[in-house]
Amino acid sequence: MKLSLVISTADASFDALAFKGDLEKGMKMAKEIGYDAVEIAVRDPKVVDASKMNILKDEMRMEISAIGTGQAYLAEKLSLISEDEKLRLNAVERLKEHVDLSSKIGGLIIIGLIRGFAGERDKKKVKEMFAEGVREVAKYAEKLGVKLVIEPLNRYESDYLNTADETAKVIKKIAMDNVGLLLDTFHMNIEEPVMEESIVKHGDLLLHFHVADSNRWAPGYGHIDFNSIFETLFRIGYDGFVSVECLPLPGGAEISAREAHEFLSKLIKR
Ligand code: LER
Ligand code: MN
Repeated sequence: MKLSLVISTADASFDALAFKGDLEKGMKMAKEIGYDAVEIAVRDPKVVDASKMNILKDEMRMEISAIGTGQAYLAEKLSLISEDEKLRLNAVERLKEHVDLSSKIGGLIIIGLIRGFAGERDKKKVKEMFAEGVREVAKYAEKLGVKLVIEPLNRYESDYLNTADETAKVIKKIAMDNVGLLLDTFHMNIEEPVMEESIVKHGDLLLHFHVADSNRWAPGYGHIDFNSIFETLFRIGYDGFVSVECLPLPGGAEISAREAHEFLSKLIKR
């Protein structure tokens, strides 16, 4: 298991990001703290200079664990299940651009907030629409050797795919080898009856893992039992990244990233 920190480009509107701003600065800080990788939240892949990122990666010996796409929803309303066809098609096109970026610098593509909201619509139709959009992106990604991960989100952030069970069903319906599951302790703490059981049940699909405590502070500052979570991850043989996606609490971005690293390093070294 390796540790990663979520950082973002300057225009991010999502709060659970350690370093909003300069990717280079965020990467340097993550490296200095001891992280193996960064996960980058990118609204528009066109603003990321891939060759510069590759130079930085090589210089710092850092990896890109994943590319977050939710900013495109938060800032531009691009959504895979939007009723507005233009927004839906643009979400697919934008995700293909994220895939292009990943093919150059690495990283799993996260389908989190960019799915949007289902509202009162027929759930079956929404599922078809979502599966169709993801499959189109996944087919494009397959040719470039890129993988996608779908993340269940708590009910306050989306009304579609809140639990690991629902998400696993959709992943199976999509039936593409390059589409897997991302579980996030913050969302699981709200939606899963027993987090450890969900991790075991869907371990075969699990490609990426987000951590924050119950209050979305750095792990160790809430009431999630991370000892038990990590025991479970070890038990299922999880060998992907554990990526810190917490609020800049306590103490601001740098302190929370340090605290998280110190806390998690002990757990993964056991
Ligand atoms: C949003 O709460 C979240 O957890 C992100 O990973 C979604 O893209
Ligand atoms: Mn997350």
